[in-house]
Amino acid sequence: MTTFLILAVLVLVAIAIWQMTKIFELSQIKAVNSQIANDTDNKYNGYLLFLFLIFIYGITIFSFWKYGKMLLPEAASAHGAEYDNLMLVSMAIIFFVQTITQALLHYFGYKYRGEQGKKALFYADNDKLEFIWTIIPVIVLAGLILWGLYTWTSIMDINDEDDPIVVELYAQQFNWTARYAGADNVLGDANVRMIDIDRANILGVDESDDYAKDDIIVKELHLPVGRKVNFKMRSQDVLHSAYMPHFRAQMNCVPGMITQFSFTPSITTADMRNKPEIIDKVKRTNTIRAEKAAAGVENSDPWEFDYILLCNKICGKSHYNMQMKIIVEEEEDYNKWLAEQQTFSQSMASVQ
Ligand SMILES: [Cu+2]
Repeated sequence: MTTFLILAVLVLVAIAIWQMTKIFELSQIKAVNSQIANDTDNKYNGYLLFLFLIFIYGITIFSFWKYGKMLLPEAASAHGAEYDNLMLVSMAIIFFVQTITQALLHYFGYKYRGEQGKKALFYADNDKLEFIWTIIPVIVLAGLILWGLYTWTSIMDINDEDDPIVVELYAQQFNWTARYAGADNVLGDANVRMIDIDRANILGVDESDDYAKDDIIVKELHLPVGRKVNFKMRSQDVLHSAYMPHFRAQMNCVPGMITQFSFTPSITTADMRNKPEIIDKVKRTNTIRAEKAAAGVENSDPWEFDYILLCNKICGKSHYNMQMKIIVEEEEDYNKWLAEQQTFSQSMASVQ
């Protein structure tokens, strides 16, 4: 709020100065009051172009230095590295071209500024130049698009090869629930019409479906490292989006249909916590939290890194807090955890 007020004051002061300059100009009746720019004006504007160029480069370098560490850490899924490479190469090309063309734009603006007695040259076209500046972007863009399409197709190819675990992610305002397919690795039928709150059947799982009996419904997602997981997303109410940033995964959850995403986690939570960039991030965050705790701000306990499932569609007032913890662990720990969970038929029997 304070920042906004300061900005508003600065804008108003600038407008006031501009208006006063106008009044001053109008009061100088005898002075030359031409609206046509002269050589001095053009030169002055040419220099300002360079100043603006320095500002653009400056703010870019500053942003990299100041906010570069806010980027996501190394990808924790098998397809993540390829996805990150595509992003990195695209951004590198964009930055390279942008840096050069921006400088050229400002330089030519200065070089060919208006001057008394100088007439602009009429230059219709140059086939060679046009060919060059058409063919280079065509080749580069075609390469990027083909690579992107290939990456997209391989990431979105959801199949049953490599014995994947099947997990349902169920979205509702404003929380997530996960359902494991159980020993048979087949999810039982489910429909929002079969939701029975009195009997705690919150996902509307079909009790008469044999495949549903061994399904396991949980509020914390555990995944074994190195094992492929096929996610099936459902939504109860509005559009949500299952976003797992550390695994470079996102898929919309649409009421009335099942959407899918598949990935193989490649780094356990424990290993990720030991990565230098994560240690550094946790340290930085906890310094801020300690300051807040000292100032008496609530919920400022020290933070420990965890993978997370977030909602990435603004789905209502508590959207910001719609999240679920993800724990990636060794397969034996995962199996142990899964064995401790109640199956759907056990939980139904306990409420009867
Ligand atoms: Cu949501």
